[in-house]
Amino acid sequence: MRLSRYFMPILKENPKEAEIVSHRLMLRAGMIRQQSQGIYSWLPLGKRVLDKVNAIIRDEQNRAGAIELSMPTLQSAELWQESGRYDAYGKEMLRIKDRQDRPMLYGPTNEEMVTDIFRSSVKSYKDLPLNLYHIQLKFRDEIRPRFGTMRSREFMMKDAYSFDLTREAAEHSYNKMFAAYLRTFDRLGLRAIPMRADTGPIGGKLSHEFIILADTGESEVFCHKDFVDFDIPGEHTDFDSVEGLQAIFDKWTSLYAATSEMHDEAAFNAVPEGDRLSARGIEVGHIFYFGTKYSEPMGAKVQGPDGKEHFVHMGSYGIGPTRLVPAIIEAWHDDNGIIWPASVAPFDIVVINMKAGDQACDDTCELIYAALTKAGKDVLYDDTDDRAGTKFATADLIGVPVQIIAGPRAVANGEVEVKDRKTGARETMTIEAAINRFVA
Ligand code: P5A
Repeated sequence: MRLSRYFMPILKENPKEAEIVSHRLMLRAGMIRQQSQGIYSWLPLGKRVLDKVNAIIRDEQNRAGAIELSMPTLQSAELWQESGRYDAYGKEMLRIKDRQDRPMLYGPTNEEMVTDIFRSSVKSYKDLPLNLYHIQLKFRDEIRPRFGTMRSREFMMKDAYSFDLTREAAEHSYNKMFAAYLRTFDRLGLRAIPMRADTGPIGGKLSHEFIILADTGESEVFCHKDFVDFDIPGEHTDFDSVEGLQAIFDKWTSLYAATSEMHDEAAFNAVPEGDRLSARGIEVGHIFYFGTKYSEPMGAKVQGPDGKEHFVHMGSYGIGPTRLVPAIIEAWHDDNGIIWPASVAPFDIVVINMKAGDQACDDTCELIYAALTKAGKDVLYDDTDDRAGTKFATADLIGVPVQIIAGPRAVANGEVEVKDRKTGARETMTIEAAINRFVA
């Protein structure tokens, strides 16, 4: 992508409305724009990061055996009347009427809709287990939307829903998502700690929130500090192994970890004082097991091996991609801007032409840009006629992991500079060496 033809409206000044660093940097880097309170457009740079986050989420959901579908944002109120949540959900639900005066709503979550899909076509235990997910916009009319897309009214959610014949089987489904979440957040460059959590309007007794420790987090959390160094389940984790996944779950729940709603002061005080971590955190995921809470009132049942009908045991599993992007920035930034983990960076490499219009600089940059693009890298080429200082500031602000800098003096020697955004380390090398480093 040539910067001269891209759309990346950088702000020079710090926007006054932004209270936390991620919100400030997302606005300054031209990633998002507020359209009305708690409702955002994702501009091209932000959209690239969001897509990369979603690709990792999708990859890990698929690995764990979940199956993707797509459900609408607008739902009929009838389904929610069946489950009994239509009245209970309160003011957070945005209610709408269509031209026939039928009550509709902008979905805050999809337990009812997916249960309706399930009951219409699954009749036998032989079709279980089943886990269906989508990545879709949701709307919650939050009392206090704030911090940009961290807590917005319209936001994206990956929501998965599992269906099983028995409680035991449903627990295995829960453990699959538990392990998939550990892997997902790790690949996003984050350390998320599963904590016992309140189930709120979703319901059920068993639930874990996945929390990123951050001073700007909205949740108050308490946990054993060893969680910070626990091993993440590997790429070859067998998601069909009941014992294997139970062992992962048992290990990751063996020490104290709870959000403030579930906090047990006495149990926490039993943790040796030096091991206690009392901190603030960002909830990036939340998983639930709620048994037959929706399947009973909505009549979602299958025939079991005993020939009888059984209401299915369900769970639901949420991740907030539009919250994850700022959460990643909270974890990865410095005074100059964002430092993206390579897995979610909007571009892999930025090529900075320090003197656009200078034939040697232009030729060198074009050569590098073409070679790296051909090798499948996402390359941003700063071919604008801005001052070099402005270009460096922009490259640092948008946080692309590698900068290849071509200035007249180095280029005259057949060389360029390669800068690592995270460490700031700079290396001078031949043009060929710079290309080979990223093509190999
Ligand atoms: C689980 C999947 C649910 O809604 N039903 C379907 C269950 N859970 S949840 O905890 O309420 O939300 C799941 C995740 O969505 C993100 N999230 C938000 N992100 C941005 N702004 C919001 N206002 C918002 N509300 C929820 C969080 O990441 C949460 O863990």
